[in-house]
Amino acid sequence: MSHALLVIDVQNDFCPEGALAVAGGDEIVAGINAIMPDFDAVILTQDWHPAGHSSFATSHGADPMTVTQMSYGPQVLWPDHCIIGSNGAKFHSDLNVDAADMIIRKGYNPAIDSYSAFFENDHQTPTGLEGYLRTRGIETLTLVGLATDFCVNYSAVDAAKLGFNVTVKTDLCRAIDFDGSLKAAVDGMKTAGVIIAA
Ligand code: VGL
Ligand code: ZN
Repeated sequence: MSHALLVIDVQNDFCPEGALAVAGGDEIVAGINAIMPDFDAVILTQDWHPAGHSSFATSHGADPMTVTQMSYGPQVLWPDHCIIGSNGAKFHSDLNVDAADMIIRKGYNPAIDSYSAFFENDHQTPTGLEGYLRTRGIETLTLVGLATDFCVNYSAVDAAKLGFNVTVKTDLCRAIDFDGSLKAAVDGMKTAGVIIAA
């Protein structure tokens, strides 16, 4: 039984001075690097949006951090972030990217956001990560990264629903905490059977 470390979206735009800065986002990088050797596989995710993406407030003439209704449900509208090829989309320069077996990109479909590393926000369109993990015999996942209440949360809940054993190591995560989203995320992860560890 193999155990993978899934490192979610440790990218410049989610770190201080980034377009969608998460408080303390850069503080977790050294700790993530330090635990990479403890796992059978290291997988990084990268939020990867085309310019004009439908999750951007600017694409709707709306204010950032407001919510709109999409065909697949409510969608928070974000500042433009993680645009394909931009500096903001690059991994934090201290992250040990060389240690990764696999880098999975998500959010490249212009019409659908993808918080989860497994499915786009329609909860149906797969990214392919499930097949990768299963064909490598990985049954257990530890998640770290950014942001606890969005991409880590969605990825953890989907992984648990797919039958993986899932732990979120919260000391190596940081949250956006928009409108109570952190508490809701932790409650939702626990309900889905995710282990919340420090
Ligand atoms: C994320 C909002 C928009 C995340 C990505 O990585 O948590 N949040 N895109
Ligand atoms: Zn995004």
